[in-house]
Amino acid sequence: MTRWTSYIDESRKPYPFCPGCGHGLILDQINAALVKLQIDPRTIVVVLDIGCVSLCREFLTTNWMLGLHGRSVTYASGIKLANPNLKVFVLTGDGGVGIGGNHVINAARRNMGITVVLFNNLNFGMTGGEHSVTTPPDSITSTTEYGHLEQPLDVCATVAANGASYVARTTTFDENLSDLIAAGIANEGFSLVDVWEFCTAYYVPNNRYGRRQMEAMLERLEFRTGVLRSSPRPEYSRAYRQAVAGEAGRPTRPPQPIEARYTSRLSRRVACVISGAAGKKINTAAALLGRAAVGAGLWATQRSDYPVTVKTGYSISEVVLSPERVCYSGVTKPDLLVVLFPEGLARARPHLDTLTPADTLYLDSRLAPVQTAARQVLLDFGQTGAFVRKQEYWATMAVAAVLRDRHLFPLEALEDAIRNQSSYAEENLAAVAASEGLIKSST
Ligand SMILES: Cc1ncc(C[n+]2csc(CCOP(=O)(O)OP(=O)(O)O)c2C)c(N)n1
Ligand code: SF4
Ligand SMILES: [Mg+2]
Repeated sequence: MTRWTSYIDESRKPYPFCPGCGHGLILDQINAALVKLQIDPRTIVVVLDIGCVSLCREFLTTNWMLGLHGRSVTYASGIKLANPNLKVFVLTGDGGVGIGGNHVINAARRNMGITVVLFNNLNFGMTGGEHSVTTPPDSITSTTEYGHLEQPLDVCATVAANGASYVARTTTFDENLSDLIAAGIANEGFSLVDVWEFCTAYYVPNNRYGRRQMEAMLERLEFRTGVLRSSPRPEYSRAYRQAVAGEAGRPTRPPQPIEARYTSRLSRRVACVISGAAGKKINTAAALLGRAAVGAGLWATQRSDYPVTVKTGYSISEVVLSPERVCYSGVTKPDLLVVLFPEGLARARPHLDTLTPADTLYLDSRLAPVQTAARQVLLDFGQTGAFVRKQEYWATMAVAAVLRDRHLFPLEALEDAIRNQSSYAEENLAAVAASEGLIKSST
């Protein structure tokens, strides 16, 4: 069996870091941890964050990648989700953890199976010693010349409180550093090891900082060292596969294509806009129109808009139907405009002005008269029996009326779409039947 003696290409040494910089020491301890664990380097992916820490990549004999500053944890999460069998690492500076702090917290919440090693030199090394989220109070940095006023982020406490299953903090002086890292790697879920170290180019000279000051600072901040949390729980990428996805990571519920059982004689793109009131199932009716069109062999797109308040105000949906693939789903001018309810009329005003005699306006008769150049079809919901009061079915009834009027495709395609999709299939089918006498007049 192969024995892995190093995960670092020793022939490339010496490291390019400034003399006394902690980065090389930490990298050596990560290497020692991997040698202890004997992980096949082909199964390891190291994601490096931007900063001097990223220079570690030149020495790795494992897979690695470098992306945008602060985003290393997102790349690592994606890699782990794609292949849970990989051992995924993040090597990041304190700058990267500050810039991408939300990613770190969310990966901890999910217990994503990655090991984050934080090269914590308390400042941005690469760009000239600016303060970071971990810079302690009173520190002099190139951006805090008169002393730093902020409380440093307790990265360990933050991830521990938010679900990380292994958290440790230590310094480059710790003889057990590689063991702490190895335990983090051995943990299946989210691990973070915060390693305090020196940036000898900036933080150390600016703050007359040495081992004694580092240890005193940890004490002053009440930042405990050692293993702070070790509480294994299900790792996300595997739990996800068990709960909702197959081995390939894709959802196990197969896509359900709409069978084209009908045909349409439509020879060009037709833009339909249904403008109505929120809570009146405008969006649902538009989706049924689109699905019915696909059931008749057409292409369809839908875009909807409604206020953030969802149940008040307007609701408008644009549906583009076409015998060809729809490359642009926007509607600058409708060919068919359905306007229901006063809110829908107010929202449709800009569209009304664009209509030409070749277009058709289907108007809730209670809203008439409306000035338009288009052909106008009045819809009288007052004669629809039980549906007079059931306004949430009016949009579906209007769609049925449009199909009856324009013969874009058979009405049966709409009925099929309702049967296949709608949770209120029976009521919607009854609404379609009741829409027969809906068209009051056409001019
Ligand atoms: C989005 C973004 N912001 C800023 C920078 C500039 N930048 C490059 S390295 C760096 C600081 C890195 O500091 P840290 O993460 O602590 O790593 P160190 O250099 O200390 O190892 C910054 C701010 C960048 N590359 N991208
Ligand atoms: S600038 Fe600081 S972090 Fe960068 S190599 Fe030099 S000592 Fe290390
Ligand atoms: Mg740093």
